[in-house]
Amino acid sequence: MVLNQLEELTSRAFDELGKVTNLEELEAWRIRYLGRKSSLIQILRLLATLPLEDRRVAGARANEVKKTFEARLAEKKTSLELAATLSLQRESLDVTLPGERVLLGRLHPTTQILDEICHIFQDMGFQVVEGPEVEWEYYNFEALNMPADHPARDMFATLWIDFETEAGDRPMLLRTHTSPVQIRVMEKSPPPIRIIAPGRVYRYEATDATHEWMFYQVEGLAVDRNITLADLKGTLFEFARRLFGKERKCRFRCDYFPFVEPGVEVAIDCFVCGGAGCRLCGNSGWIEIIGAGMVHPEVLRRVDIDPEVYSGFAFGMGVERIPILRYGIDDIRLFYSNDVRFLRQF
Ligand code: 2U9
Repeated sequence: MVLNQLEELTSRAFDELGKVTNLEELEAWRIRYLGRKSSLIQILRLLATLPLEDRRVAGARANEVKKTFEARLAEKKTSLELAATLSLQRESLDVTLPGERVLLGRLHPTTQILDEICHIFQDMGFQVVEGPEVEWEYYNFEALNMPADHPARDMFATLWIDFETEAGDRPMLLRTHTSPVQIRVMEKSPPPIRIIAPGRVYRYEATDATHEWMFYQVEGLAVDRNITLADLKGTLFEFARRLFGKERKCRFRCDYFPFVEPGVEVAIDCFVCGGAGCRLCGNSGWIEIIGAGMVHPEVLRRVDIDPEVYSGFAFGMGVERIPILRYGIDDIRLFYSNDVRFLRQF
């Protein structure tokens, strides 16, 4: 009878000990199973009333149980204390250690200049428009007065898309300039038009310090009645001075692009040597920053704008060229090779 009670007690005690997770619970367990009012101590007191033979067997077992309880209690106490120390160690904070530097993200230098350029033109009333980077050959060349056999296509080394398009015989390419965006706008909306088109463009070129196969452009277009070369000149002079300083001088010279007539190249006087000649301007005193011109009548005609009624000017510039000049960066490949040592300087 007493032996049965002892077995039951042992199994219950071990069960509960297994569920103990901290020292307070362990103390409660000790009081419950080894305290003065515990069942075990009461059983030990009861032994005196048993016949001698029963007392010997039950007494031996009860003492065994008491020793086991005490041993298990000590074991559990050690393991809980160790766990508590470890968790304290984990949570402890050494305030003498040097702090961890928080790395802040920043805008890519191209994005920063792109924003600056867009803001200047937006101030002058231009709207920002974007378009697809994978284009139809039509929008990239044909609509811009460059039919298939036009020699000016050589100016734009092209990456062609090598798959059967849905339209089958309508070839696609990675746009070589953002001009297709302007064609798309003119197709859809009648003049007056004042837009700029920023974005990535692609060229089939071997890369070196001055060439990348992908770079950013901003192109612009204004179409209205009575737009003249003087409007082009005023707009681009104002832009160049806002970007490079109001003391800048600007120079216009003739140039050729198949989509404009006449075509011009815009240069500013070198902001390093002030025109005397240095490494940055190749000793010429001038730095070319923009290509531009009056929209070719043929380009207007193709989008159903009557060149007898309307005229327009257009311009284009390479975006990376601006920080390259401004900060004296000597390799365009730094822009897209993702070296944070370069990028975090801006
Ligand atoms: C339409 C009509 C005319 C955009 C133009 C340039 C001249 C030009 C280059 C500058 C450096 C490209 O990044 S670059 O290589 N661009 O010189 N772009 S006129 O003329 C247009 C565009 C669209 C409908």
